[in-house]
Amino acid sequence: MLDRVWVNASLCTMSPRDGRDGLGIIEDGAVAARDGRIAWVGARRDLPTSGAEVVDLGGAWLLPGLVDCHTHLVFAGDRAGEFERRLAGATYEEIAREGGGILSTVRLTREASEEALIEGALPRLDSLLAEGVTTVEVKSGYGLDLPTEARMLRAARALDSRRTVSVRTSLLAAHAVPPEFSGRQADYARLVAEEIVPAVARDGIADAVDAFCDTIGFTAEETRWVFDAARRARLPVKLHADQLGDTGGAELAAEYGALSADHLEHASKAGLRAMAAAGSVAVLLPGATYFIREARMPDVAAMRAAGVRMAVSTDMNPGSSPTRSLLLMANMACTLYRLTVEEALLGITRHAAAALGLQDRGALEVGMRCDLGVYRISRPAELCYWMGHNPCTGRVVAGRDA
Ligand code: DI6
Ligand code: FE
Repeated sequence: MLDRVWVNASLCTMSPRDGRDGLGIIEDGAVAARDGRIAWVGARRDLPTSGAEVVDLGGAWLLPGLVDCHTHLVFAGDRAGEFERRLAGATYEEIAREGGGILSTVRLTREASEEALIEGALPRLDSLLAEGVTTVEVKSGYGLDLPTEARMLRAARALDSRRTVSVRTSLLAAHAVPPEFSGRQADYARLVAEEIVPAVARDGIADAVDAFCDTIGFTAEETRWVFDAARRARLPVKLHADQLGDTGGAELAAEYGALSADHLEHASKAGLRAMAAAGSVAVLLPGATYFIREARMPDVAAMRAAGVRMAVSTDMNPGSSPTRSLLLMANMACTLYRLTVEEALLGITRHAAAALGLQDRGALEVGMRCDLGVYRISRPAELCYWMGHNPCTGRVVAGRDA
């Protein structure tokens, strides 16, 4: 028995089977759901007859629900003032070294209640959902002490009771050095490893552990302490790696079998090959490249040559990527990084799901969650082509209209 079927649509299954290309296009297709999962997908003429409710999509395109796999969606305040300073000549790195940047968001986030964090995040989340996002990852990292990191993660987890969306959370306590540890970075990294990671794991409020391993972040050695703690707590790891300089982040992520390494503007070819061998996904964040005017782009040619899966995400955060649009990131991944449309769309669906360790979504395949996005477009390339236009007209989560 099928519960519901969607017909009169072209499908981007993102499932390259039966000689289809990477987008797995089925023209005049149909999708059917049972108990929140996809029970049937194929050409409409082959659809078995059933008593299911039929939804006519009027010729729209249907994709798996989009996955935004790297966001800092929960935070207090904004950093528009720093943006003005940067326009007057200051750099992102300079502002960070003066105690602004991430730490200015930390000051405001520490003062915010859980409810205030939720209320602040909801409009940003709504912008993502309006484009067809059905799964979103949210990081902590603006608390830098156990109570605030935990409050951020609980606020992120609570978003799925306010909206119809799957939320995955990552503990990013190793994001910056808090003011009370100024000059004692290693001591703070030890606190993260010895106290914050175990406590958050005990509370079961994080799905993964992330760290910022970079020239203005933590060293490779400090990152190891945090990753070893994650391993002891049986939590998978992810890494902000090689964004501002090559500190061996890609290699380190691969060594720990990370779900993903993210940014990677300065990653070495050897690091990318190690990631491919480890199955770690490269998460590309063109909004950050653009917003901080980073001249160097990730080495996409080396990623292709190595066979690393590429995802694309917003990195939505107040400092380096204040965007609310995943589709705009798909556009920028194509224009700035020269991804193909197929790569960009895989990057916000199947490969983004892989970056979160989720095998049950990101494609239209039997057995996967029935999370769908409906788009009023005439060809898939339009999803990457428009800048600042939202062609999404419907969203389905676990088989129900959302
Ligand atoms: N890399 C980023 O892009 C964000 N964090 C990080 O480690 C930036 C966060 C911020 O500037 O608030
Ligand atoms: Fe980030």
